[in-house]
Amino acid sequence: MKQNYPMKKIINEKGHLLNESFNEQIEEGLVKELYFHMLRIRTFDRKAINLQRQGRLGTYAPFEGQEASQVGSALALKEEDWVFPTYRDHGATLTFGKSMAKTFLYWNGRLEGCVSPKTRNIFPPAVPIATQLPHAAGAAWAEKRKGTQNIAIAYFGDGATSEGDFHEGLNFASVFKVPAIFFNQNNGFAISVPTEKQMNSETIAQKAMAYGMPGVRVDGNDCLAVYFETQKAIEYARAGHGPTLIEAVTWRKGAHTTADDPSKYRNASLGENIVDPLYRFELFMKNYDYWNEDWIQATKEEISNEIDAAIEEMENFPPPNIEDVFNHVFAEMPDQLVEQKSAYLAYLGRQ
Ligand SMILES: Cc1ncc(C[n+]2csc(CCOP(=O)(O)OP(=O)(O)O)c2C)c(N)n1
Ligand SMILES: [Mg+2]
Repeated sequence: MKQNYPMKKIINEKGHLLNESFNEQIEEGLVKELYFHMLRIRTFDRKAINLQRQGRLGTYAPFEGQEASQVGSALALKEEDWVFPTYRDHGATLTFGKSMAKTFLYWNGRLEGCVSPKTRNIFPPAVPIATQLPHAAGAAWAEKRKGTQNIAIAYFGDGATSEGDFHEGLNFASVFKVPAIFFNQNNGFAISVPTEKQMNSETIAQKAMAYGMPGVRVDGNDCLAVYFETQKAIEYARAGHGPTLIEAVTWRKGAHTTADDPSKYRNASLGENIVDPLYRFELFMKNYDYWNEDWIQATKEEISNEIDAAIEEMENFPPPNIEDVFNHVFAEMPDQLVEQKSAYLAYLGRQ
């Protein structure tokens, strides 16, 4: 099956183009944007882990190693599109336009961190695995019925393909030919379970065949390949041809979350030979004369200032409203919850 879904690649692990003439199709602006966002989210991710260790952030799900997949795909979107992320896709949502302070607030358990900016359609991160796939299919269907050109992209992991919602989302999207992109990041593990132990198919891309839609397998550590393959799938969807399943083959470099210890289930040498996506892109930039030391330094400073300001905003945010623990789950609060809420407020001496 693998040969039917060959891995799409544009640059190799040493940062060289597989097809030298492709350089003519690459604009400098795109190279800078890809690098800027990958560096920005890498810096954010490492800072978030440090903040968690210092007790200034709640449990955090790192995405180091997956930057090329997240940035490459998110940069291919238009502002009016819909994004349905998981808990590991804040690299994608930051790239798409979610504010950094709001992203930090989410990881501090704040409701406000789930609210999308007014100018972007970003759903709150889905923690229940695969539930966002039918949502994305529904949003895409709504756009189709409204007659717009907007698409919906659902991000999900390898483990999510074992859930019923994966089947329902893809089947619905295909039957109704909706403009949806099912963007899978195969990072090798569903917490401690390696991909080969949770499925018997050789690839995730091949699952598309069962739903009658195109399946694409792309090197998820090659941001240019991810960008152009996502763009192609998006154009196909905007043209009314329906959904695509993309498998971006990547690697979760760190722990599942800050509450996890991968040394308990993953040999330390595993993944050693995988070239870091950011480093690989740096090699490409150096090989093809896109590297400019002054611009890199200025970019690093800009990112560092943005992160400092976002942390300050998060830490100075007004304290949470305790009632939010009870509100917003049901349109009409059930009696039991009404009772619990008033009992809790009474306990706090507020009733
Ligand atoms: C419906 C459901 N079942 C189980 C879990 C517990 N759980 C949290 S993350 C996870 C693994 C998901 O793996 P994958 O889809 O590969 O995404 P990754 O974490 O690798 O990004 C599981 C089983 C959950 N959150 N939701
Ligand atoms: Mg996974």
